[in-house]
Amino acid sequence: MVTELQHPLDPLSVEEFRSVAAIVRKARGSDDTNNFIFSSVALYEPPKKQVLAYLHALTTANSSVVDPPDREALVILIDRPSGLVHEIIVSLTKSSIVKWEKLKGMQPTQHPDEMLEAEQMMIKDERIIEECRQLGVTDMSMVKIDPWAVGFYHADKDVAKQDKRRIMQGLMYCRTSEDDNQYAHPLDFTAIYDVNAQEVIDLIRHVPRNSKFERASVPMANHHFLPEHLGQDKMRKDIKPIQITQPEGVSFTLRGHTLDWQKWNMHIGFNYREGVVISNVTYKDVGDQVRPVLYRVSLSEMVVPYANPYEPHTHKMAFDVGEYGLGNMSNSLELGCDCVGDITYMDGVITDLKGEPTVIENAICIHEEDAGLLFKHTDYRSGKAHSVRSRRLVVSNIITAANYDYGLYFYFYQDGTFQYEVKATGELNTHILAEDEDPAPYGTIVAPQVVGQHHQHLFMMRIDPMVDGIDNSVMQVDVVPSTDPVGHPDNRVGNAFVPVTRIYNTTDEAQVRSNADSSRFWQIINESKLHPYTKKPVGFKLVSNNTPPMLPKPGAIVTERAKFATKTVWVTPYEEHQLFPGGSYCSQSEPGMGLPEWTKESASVRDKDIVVWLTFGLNHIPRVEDFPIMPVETCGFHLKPCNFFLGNPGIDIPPSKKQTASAANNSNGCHC
Ligand code: ABN
Ligand code: CU
Repeated sequence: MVTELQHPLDPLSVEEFRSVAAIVRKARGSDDTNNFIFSSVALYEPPKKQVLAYLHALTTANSSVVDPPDREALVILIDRPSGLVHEIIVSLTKSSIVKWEKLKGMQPTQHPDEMLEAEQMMIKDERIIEECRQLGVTDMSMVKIDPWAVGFYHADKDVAKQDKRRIMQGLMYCRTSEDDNQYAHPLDFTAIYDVNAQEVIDLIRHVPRNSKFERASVPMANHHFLPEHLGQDKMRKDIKPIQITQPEGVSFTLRGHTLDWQKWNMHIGFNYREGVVISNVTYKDVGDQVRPVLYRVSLSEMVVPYANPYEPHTHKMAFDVGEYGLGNMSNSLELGCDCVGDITYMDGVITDLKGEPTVIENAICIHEEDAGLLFKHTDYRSGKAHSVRSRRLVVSNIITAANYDYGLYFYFYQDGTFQYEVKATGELNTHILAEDEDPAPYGTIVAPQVVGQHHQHLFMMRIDPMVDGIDNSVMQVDVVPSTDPVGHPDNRVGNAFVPVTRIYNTTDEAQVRSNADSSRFWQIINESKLHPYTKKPVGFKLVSNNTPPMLPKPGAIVTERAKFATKTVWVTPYEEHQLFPGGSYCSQSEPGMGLPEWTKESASVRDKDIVVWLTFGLNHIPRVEDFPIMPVETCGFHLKPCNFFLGNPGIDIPPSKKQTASAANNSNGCHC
């Protein structure tokens, strides 16, 4: 059954989730979800060519000649306890199964309910109870276990092998009250848990180093951040309200999942894995000319390598997209807290383990924000000023990845700029320290006996560009001093410096790191479309000031699993369903899945339908001030039109006038 379809990239509706599960159950001949779980259900996106042909036909009022693409879903089931994975493509259009493949030894994303179940099972384990008792923790209802993907594990302790069982590591904490900050009370061991067999298979202790203690005692001092624990009398009292009002409403229009704002048009999707996906992004140029910019953009993977080289901390290497799913971890957002102003929300839908849809209400926030100054000039002779404020459209969601919280923001500006920003906040992943132990150089003591381990946050954006058409190229730009010596006729006084450009021809050439010394940036260009002034290809420039290198060494388990993060930019030829640079099955992955696999053989990426992969991120050497809750740290990138328009595309934005009578009467023409 296909519901009323607005756009081929619309996420599956609640009804569609139900239909998909029913088709799968029927084909399986079993409803016994004790024997299998639905790990994920999501739209299986139709081929790009079909989507574009259909949308083109719609906009040219020619829809009768192009059928809408088939509506399909990708379903992943896990058999229990065997761990066999079923990868199923279901056609909603034809109410049938299109493909049913069985995979061994692959680990799909950890479902939130699998994690809750794992915690409940681990807490009952006799060995865990005994370990806690030895630490003086006897009330197991106060023990909390964060179930992480294991990173790597092998029962033989062979680091070169991955165990094929579905394994989680339980990071142990305790609370002193139901909503206490558990990260102030880490326990000194990690549990290794077989998810499908539902049993604890190993415990690994943190052994104090250079310490007189055999075992660290549990730090029991509370470090609260909730006002109800801190006490109302401790809260600041000098904050006056700020109110953001839009008395005439918002300046965007949302039809289904398609949004128009200023000159931008886009489609907003959502799935369990990438969370928000933005597609078919266009900008209306002068003369109402609709110019495509992006086919699809999403946060496709991330990795958090941790620095501590000793067990059990070596297992921590979070791939939060591939191991857990950004959609799965999405918050229901709250007006006035997470987003202020005139907010429009969109729900997100994921499956539960039994195949029933779970609606995450208000998972996506859409709103406009004042973004400071867009441009200004004062004529110093006359004193006449022209000042225009910038406004941005924000499409965002916030995820909770156990301890960490990430705000994920897509911004669109009136001057044609696109920006993506990650706001990392929440709780440091803390671990224990014996009273006399020093965590240096791998961690910072954020409270007595509590360590914030040094780590990185490396994010990979999948940017599927469509700059004035499908075929694009990527040009690297390095701004460097002229090679002509001082005194040379082309550099008489030595001031010359130049942008040096290089267009990537192949996937081999297009695997590069950033270069701060040359302020390296990239331009996504359309070589078939020359700008009338520059006589060079039109383009968008890709800039990030947050591009730390992967710090673990080549050969490290995390480096080899997260090879994608070893380069700042990769360019690949577009292939359907190549979405996940760390591999489709990223949990407990073997080295080299995803991007390295796809680029094994050199391929042309020049003037082709391409995908650009960008790594950006942060090195996080925790500060004491990041505890007990971390003020936001940001990172991200911009895509800015670069010789794309005929001038500043925001030139037609009227100045925002002062609303006060005195300003309205200001005959000097103050436009502020
Ligand atoms: N950051 C690792 C993680 C994410 C979600 C759930 C558990 C652990
Ligand atoms: Cu961090």
